[in-house]
Amino acid sequence: MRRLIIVSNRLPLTVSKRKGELVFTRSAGGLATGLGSIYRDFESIWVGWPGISKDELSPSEEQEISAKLKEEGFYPVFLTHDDVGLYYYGFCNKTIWPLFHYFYLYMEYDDASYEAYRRINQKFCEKVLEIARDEDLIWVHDYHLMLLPEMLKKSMEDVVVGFFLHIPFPAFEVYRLLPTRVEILKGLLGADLIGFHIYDYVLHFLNSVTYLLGYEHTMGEIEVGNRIVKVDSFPMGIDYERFASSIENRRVQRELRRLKRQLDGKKLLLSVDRLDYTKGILHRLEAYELFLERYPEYIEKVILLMVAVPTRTGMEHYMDLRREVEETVGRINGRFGTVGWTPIWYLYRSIPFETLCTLYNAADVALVTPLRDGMNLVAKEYIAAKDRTRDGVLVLSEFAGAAKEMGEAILVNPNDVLGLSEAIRAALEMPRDEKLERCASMQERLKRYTVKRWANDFVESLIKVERKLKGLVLMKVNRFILEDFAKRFADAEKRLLLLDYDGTLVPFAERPERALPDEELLRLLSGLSNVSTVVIISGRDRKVLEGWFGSLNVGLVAEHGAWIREPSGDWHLLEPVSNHWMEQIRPIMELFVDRTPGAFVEQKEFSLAWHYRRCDPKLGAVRARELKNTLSQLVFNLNLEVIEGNKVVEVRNANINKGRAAIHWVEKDAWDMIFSCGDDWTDEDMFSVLPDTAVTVKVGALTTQAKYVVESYADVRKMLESFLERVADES
Ligand code: ADQ
Repeated sequence: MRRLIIVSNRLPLTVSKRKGELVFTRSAGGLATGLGSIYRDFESIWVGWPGISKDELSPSEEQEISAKLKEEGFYPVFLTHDDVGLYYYGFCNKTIWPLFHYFYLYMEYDDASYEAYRRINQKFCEKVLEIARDEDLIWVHDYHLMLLPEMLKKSMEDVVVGFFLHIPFPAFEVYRLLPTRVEILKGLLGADLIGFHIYDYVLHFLNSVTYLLGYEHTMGEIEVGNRIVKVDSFPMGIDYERFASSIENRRVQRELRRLKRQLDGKKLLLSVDRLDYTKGILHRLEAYELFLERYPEYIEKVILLMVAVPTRTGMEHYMDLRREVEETVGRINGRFGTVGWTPIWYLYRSIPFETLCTLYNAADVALVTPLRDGMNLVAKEYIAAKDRTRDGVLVLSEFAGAAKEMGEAILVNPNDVLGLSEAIRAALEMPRDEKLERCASMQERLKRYTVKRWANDFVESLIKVERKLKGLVLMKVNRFILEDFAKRFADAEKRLLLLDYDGTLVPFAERPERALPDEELLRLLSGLSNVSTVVIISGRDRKVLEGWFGSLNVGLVAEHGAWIREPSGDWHLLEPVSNHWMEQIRPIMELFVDRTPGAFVEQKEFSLAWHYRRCDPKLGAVRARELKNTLSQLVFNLNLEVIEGNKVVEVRNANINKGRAAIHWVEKDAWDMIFSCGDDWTDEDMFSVLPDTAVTVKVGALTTQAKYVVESYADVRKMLESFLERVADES
C-alpha cells in the first residue's frame, strides 16, 4: 500500500499529564474525519505536535509517547514552552493570523519569532525525513508550516508534496505588508500542489506570486524553474451524516427536550465560534441590540445563545475581546432583560459534541457572521442537522469562504450592523416553505461534497500532478527517441515540417529584427526543403519572413496565420480580417510603453505586439499582466484576442491562429509524417489540431499539448540535422 504522510501543527490527539501519569485524548476534528476515509486506501502517517510541552517530559516519557503513538501511525514533534511561545503564539498567531484575516493593524512582527518559525518548520522537516521515502505522498497543512514544502523539496527532490491552507490567502495589497513575504511564497512553492478553500484565495496567491516573484502562470499552473506548481481550490466539507443523524442520538434527544422546555416557545438564535476577533462577535451583539431596539415586539420572544469557545487565551487581543464581549453581553442583558427573560445566554467554554448537535437541532436561526473566515464549518454543520421537522435559517457572512457554496443563506456584510439586524428579523419571519426550500438546496450540495470527498479530491489531484511530473520526464527527447524520429522521417514518403521560428529555430534577441537566420540554419532549411514540405509558422509579419526566407522553397505563415505564402511564392490571406481596431488599441499599448522602461510596440499588418524582453523581469511581468487585463476588457465583443507569447502580449483577430494555418497545410496532402515544433502558447493551437500520428515537440517550458519536449532551439536543429543525415544515409 502507498503511504500518505500528513503533517500538521497538531496531531489529532492530545497528550497530557494527570497525577504524573500520561493521558491520551483523541480529538475528532473535521480534518481527522476527512482523512479517515483515506486511511483505507493509503497507509497513513501523521506528523505533528501532541500538545504537551517538552519541558514537562523526561526523555523516557518522550520515548514512551513516541512508542505508543507509533502504533497508530502518529509521529510526535516535541516542542518546548519557548518554542510554542515564539512559533505558535508569535509568528503564527501574532503575524500571520491577523494579517491573513485582514486585521493588519493587529499584526506584530519580530525577527526572533520568525527565526523560531523557521527553526520549528525545520524540526518538522527533520521528523518527516526520518520517515519519508521517495515514493510517498506528503500533505502539509496550514499556516503554521508554510516553509516546510520548500525544505522537504530541497532534501527529497522526487517526493510529491501537497499543501493546503485552511485560512484565507489575502489580496496582494495586504499580503505585501508581510516582512517575510518572499520567503513565505518560496516556501509554499516547494509544494507540487497548493490548495485553498475558494477560488478568490487562489487568485490572490497567484497575484502575489506574479508581483513578488515575477513568475507567470497559466490556468493555475506556475512554472518555477523546471518545475510546475499547480494551484487550485478545494472547498472543505463536513462529515454530513454525523450531523444529519445526530437527532437519533439518545442524549441529543434528551437534551433537546430539556432545552425546549426552558425555551418555552421562544425563538432560539444561535452562534458558535472560537472567541476570536475574526469571528465578528461584537458586531453580532451590536446588531442583536439594534434588532431588539427596533423591533420591541420580539422582547421576551427570542433568545440569543452564544457559545464562545476559549482560544489563545493568554494573548492580548483575545483577552481584550473577552472583556469587551462580556461587558457587552452584560450591558444588553441589563438593558433589555426582564424578570423571567434573559436576552443573551452566553457560554464561554467548549461544549461536548452532543450539546453542539442539540443546539444545531434546536436553533431557529444560526448567526454565522465572521469578519473573515477561510471557510467556516459551523455554517455547514448547522444546515446538515436540519430537516423538515426542525427547519432553520442561516444568516451567513459574505466574508466566510462558505458563502461561495451557500448562496441560499441570508448573506450579510457583518460590518453593516443595521443590515445585520434586518437580516435577523428577515430570518425570524421567513415563511416555512421558503426555509425548507433554501435548506434543501444547500443540503444537496453539502451531502455531495463532504469532508471525505474533499480529502479524496485533494489527494487525487496530487496524484495527477505527480503523473504529470513523471510523464514530463518521459516526454524528454533522448537519443533513442531521436533515432526513432529520424527513422520515421526517412521511411516516410510525404513529409511535412511545421516549424515555429523565434525560440524554436533561433534564440531570442533583444529586439525582434536582430534575430536573423544564420547561414547554418538557412542551409539546413534548404536541405530539408529538398526532401520535404517545410513551413515556417510564425507571428512575424510577412515582409520580414519574405526578406529572410523568400529565396528558399519553403511555405511561410505570417502573423500567426493571417498570411500564407505557398511554396510557389504567392502570398494570400487565410480569410478576410480587419485592422481598424489598431487605432484604439495602439495608444493603450503606448501608454504601457511609457510606464515600462525597455518595452516597445511592434505593429504588424493584422496584429499589435507589446514586447517586454528588455525590461526588468519583475516589472515586465507585472505590467504585462496589467496590460493583458486592460486589453481583455476592451476587446470584449470586438472579435479580437489578447494572447501572451514569450515576453510579449499581442492582440490579433480572434479567428486567426496557428492551428487554423496548420490545418491549411495538413489538408493539402496525405502526409506520412508530420513533424511540428514550437516554443510558446501560440504554438499550442498548432499542436492541438494536428492528427494523433503527428510528432509534436515543445521547446523549453513544461506545460504543453505537445507529445515531446526539448530544452532549446539547438536541440531542434540537432533533430532536423539528424533527419537529413538519415535520409542521406538511406539513399
Ligand atoms: P476555525 O476557525 O476553528 O477553523 P470552523 O471552520 O468554524 O472555524 O471550525 C470549527 C469546528 O470546531 C467546527 O467543526 C465545530 O463543530 C467545532 N466546534 C465549534 N465549537 C465547538 C465546541 N464548543 N465544542 C466542540 N467543537 C466545537 C479554521 C478556519 C476556518 C476553516 C477551518 C477548516 O479558521 O475558516 O473552515 O479551519 O479548514
